Amino acid sequence: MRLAALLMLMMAAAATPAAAHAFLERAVPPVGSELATPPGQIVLTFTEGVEPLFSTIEVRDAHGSVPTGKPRLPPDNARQLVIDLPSLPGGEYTVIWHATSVDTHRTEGSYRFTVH
Ligand SMILES: [Cu+2]
Repeated sequence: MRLAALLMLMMAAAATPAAAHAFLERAVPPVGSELATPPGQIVLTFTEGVEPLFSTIEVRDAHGSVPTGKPRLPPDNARQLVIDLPSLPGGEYTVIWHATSVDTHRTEGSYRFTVH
């Protein structure tokens, strides 16, 4: 009886939406930022741990995709995705991210920054 109650509690917890989705908590460069110096990396911090193999970060300029490295986790933070950038000329950039959290739920979003 007690086990059944525990199982039901666990199932209810698993079914709760948004309990463990990876939402964007912080971005570097920041959302909407205007930068005097081109950034060398994009660092996205999520609300949950993420799987870099099943996550993408695309950076677009006015012409299309900018070639970047693959997303990776820094050694000290399982909630961050990092990509290396080539040297970016002045212009407006869009960051499009798709994240898969450690519970396999997928989230996505995009934001812009400008390099002067
Ligand atoms: Cu989730």
